[in-house]
Amino acid sequence: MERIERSCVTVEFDEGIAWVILSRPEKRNAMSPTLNREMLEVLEDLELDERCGIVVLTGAGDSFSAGMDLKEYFRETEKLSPSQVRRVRQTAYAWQWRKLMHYPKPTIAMVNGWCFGGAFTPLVACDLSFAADEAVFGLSEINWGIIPGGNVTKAVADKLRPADALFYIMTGRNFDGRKAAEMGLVNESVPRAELRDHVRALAMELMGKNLTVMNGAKIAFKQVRTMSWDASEDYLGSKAAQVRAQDKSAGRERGLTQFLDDKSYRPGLEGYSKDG
Ligand code: ACO
Ligand code: V55
Repeated sequence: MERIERSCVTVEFDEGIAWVILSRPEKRNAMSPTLNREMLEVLEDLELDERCGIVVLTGAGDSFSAGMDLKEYFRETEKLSPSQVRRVRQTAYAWQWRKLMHYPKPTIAMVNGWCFGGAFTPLVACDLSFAADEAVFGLSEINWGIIPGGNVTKAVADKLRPADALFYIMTGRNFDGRKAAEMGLVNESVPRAELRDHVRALAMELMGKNLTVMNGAKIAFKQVRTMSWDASEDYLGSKAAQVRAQDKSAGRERGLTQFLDDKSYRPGLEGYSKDG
């Protein structure tokens, strides 16, 4: 299997899937300034890498990520200048949500284990997410005396019902993968032993679709959430025309021809044939 090895991040290429693995297992994949720089570079590189059709973000060992590195990201940045601290923070946010939220390829978070604090931001920024039943989540900020910053609060406000978000922000209590799925923080939770195969099968299913159209569809969804109905109607009209122009494989025309003329498939029940 082809790989990219950085000091804190590993990428494994697997038939169109790029498994992006936060790799500091001895620190439970806590996000240090170095990890954040590497993640930003890796995501920028994968945008243009033809071996990558879809990104799965996960963690090495028994952890997804233990959140921000309390030593390297908080304590050791105390001695930096304000502009240096700003740089460290902005690099974290650059990959954790700016880059991931509107990533031009499908993104799936696979929460294999511990998921704390700052790790909620990339989790929520991914398009889809799957957890191990055994995974342990927590907004632990209150337990060590800070508010959930770094857009963690915004991420949970976007994904959870207010009652659930406030309960976990205020108590810092843990919850497992099943509970995360029940609350809609992740799409689904499955036994840890089945997680990788489950996510791989879903990734393969997505890769059978028209990825140009899928990219337009997911970005449109994320954008319209904060628009008025009027702005959204206008934007979606333009977005649809843009996607149609970008789709060199002319999926729309194939779909129409195969249903209306060839009567070879039914779009309500399956996808059109890419070579038909
Ligand atoms: N920052 C820095 N170091 C960390 C972090 C972290 N977030 N999480 C774990 N580590 C380090 C530990 O200090 C320890 O280092 P050492 O071996 O050099 O002593 C090593 O990782 C292993 O940690 P343990 O606590 O021994 O591992 P264990 O498996 O028993 O527990 C757990 C795992 C529950 C994740 C625990 O490490 C933990 O509570 N981590 C902190 C979780 C957290 O609250 N994160 C911050 C959220 S808030 C935010 O992100 C802004
Ligand atoms: C957190 C995360 C941050 C930050 C401050 O609560 C707090 C977590 C991702 O960066 O800058």
